[in-house]
Amino acid sequence: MSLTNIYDDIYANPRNHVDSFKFDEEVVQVFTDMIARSVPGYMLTLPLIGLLGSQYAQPNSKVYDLGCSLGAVSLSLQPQVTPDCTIMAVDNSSAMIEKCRQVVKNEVGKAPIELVEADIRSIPIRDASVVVLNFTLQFIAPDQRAELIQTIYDGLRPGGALILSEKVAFEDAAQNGRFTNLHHNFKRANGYSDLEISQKRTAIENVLIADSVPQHQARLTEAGFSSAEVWFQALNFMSIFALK
Ligand code: GEK
Repeated sequence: MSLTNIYDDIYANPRNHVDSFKFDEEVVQVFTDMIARSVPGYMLTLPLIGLLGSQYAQPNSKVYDLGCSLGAVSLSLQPQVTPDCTIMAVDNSSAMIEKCRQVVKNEVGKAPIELVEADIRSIPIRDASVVVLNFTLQFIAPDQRAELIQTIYDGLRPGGALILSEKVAFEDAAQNGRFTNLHHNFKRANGYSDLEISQKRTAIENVLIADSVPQHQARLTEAGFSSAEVWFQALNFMSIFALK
C-alpha cells in the first residue's frame, strides 16, 4: 500500500484558540504532505539517509529509526542494509504507528522492520550500528536531550553512526530572524497562507524547541562521539552525521 498524500489544510481556517500541536489522527492523515511542504530538504534527506546508513550498518546489528512517523526512514534503509539487520521503528503516537503498520512491508530477503509504539526516552538501545533521529529530538524536552543522546551512544557498536536531523536556531538573533523569514517564505511558496503559517507557529512554538548547530555538536561530543559533522543543510534545517 502506498501513502495517500492528503493535502494539509489543518490550519486553513481561523481558530479562536490554537491548541498545542499533537501527532494525532488528524495530523497523521496529512502528515506526508505536511512534512514535505514544511521541512526544506526533507524529501532529499530520505534517500541520502538510506545511502549513509547503509555504509555504517553492520551485519547482525540493529538499526533504529527513532520517531519513525510513517516509516519513511525505515523504508529508505530497508533495501540498503543487509537482510540480517533488524530495523527498529519507534514512535509514541499510536495514530502514527497504526498508519505506519499499513505502509511498512516486510519481504523475504530484506531486513525486517519491527514497529514499536513507545517513548524513545524509555526504550533500550542495544547492539545498534545505525541510529536515525530524523526531526525527532526537537520534540524532546531540552533538559532530557543529553540523556537520550548518551543512551544512543552507549547502545551503538564501535564504528556505529547516529544521523541527527533537526530544525536549528541561530545564536545571533538577527540571523535567526532572517532564517525564520526564509522558512516562512518557503512555506508560502509551497501553498501555505499567512494564516496557516501563523496558526501552525502558535501550535508548535512550545512543542518544537530548536537548538543551534554548536549546541548539538557539543552534546554529541560530550556523549563521546568522535566526530559530528553537518552533512546536509537547507535553510534552518540540517542533518548531522556523528560517529562512535
Ligand atoms: C520521518 N522521522 O518521516 N517518543 C517517540 N516518538 C516521538 C516522541 C517520543 N518521545 N516525541 C515525538 N515523537 C520522521 C519524521 S516527525 C517530525 C519525524 C516532524 C514522534 C512523533 O510522534 C512524530 O511521529 C515524530 O516523532 C516527529 O523521517 O513532524 O517535524
